[in-house]
Amino acid sequence: MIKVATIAGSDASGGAGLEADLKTFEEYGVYGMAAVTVIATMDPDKEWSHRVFPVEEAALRAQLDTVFGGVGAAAAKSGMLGTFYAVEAAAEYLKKFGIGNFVLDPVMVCKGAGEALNPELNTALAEKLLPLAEVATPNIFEAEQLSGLKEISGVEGMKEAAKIIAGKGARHVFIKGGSKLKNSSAALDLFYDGRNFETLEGELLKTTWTHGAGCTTSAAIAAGLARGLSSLDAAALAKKFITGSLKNGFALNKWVGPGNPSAWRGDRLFR
Ligand code: PXL
Repeated sequence: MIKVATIAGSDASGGAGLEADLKTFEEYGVYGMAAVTVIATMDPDKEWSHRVFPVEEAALRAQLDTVFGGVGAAAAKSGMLGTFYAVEAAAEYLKKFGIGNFVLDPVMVCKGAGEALNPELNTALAEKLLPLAEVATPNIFEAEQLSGLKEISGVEGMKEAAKIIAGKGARHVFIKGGSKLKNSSAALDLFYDGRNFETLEGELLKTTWTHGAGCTTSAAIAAGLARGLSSLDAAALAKKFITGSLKNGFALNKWVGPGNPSAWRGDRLFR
């Protein structure tokens, strides 16, 4: 059995975070494990506003011992880390256990949570984790933060950002333009391997309220790497996977709607 780990936050509502990661791992036919960094909750009495409760450092490190020391993983991804000690511990364990197939999803905000969580934490994340990343998967906002570029509005800006982010240590950079690019009629993502650019185009879906798309995409890339795909092939398959998931997205309540990573399977079972 191929084993894959996520170091990420729990999204109590189930659409994002480690819940999305584990659902994705399941669809890829790999065994999923999770080290929980924070617990994110959403308040139904306050317009679904988010609260984030960090898991204490000793409990996080004990989980990392379980996952990497006790079991071992063919690949790992990180999502919302939330604290300096989680950034530090993630870097330490990935190095100690030689996890080369590491996908860094540089989660900085989640929809509904307002502005960047903590700029200094984002700097620490870039310094400690970009050099360990086989693939970094920023969205446009995160690419702006990581590269220092002011406003990325098209493919040229994405290319410039990808170069800067690769310069900070990521071996491959996958910038998710998604639905955020101006004047684009496709969901356009950019893949950079340090030398060449590939643009990946998909169907543009209306995703204004969707959350969990970034978590699902990075989990899918990690699972693809664990299964032996190249970084580019893993990114291309992840894009196909998230497009199918978002197409089958649904309303959780009046505030958010997750994708549906298992849509294709249910459709087939009950057809
Ligand atoms: O989608 C970003 C994200 C990541 N991780 C957790 C979250 C969210 C957004 O809600 O809750 C735990």
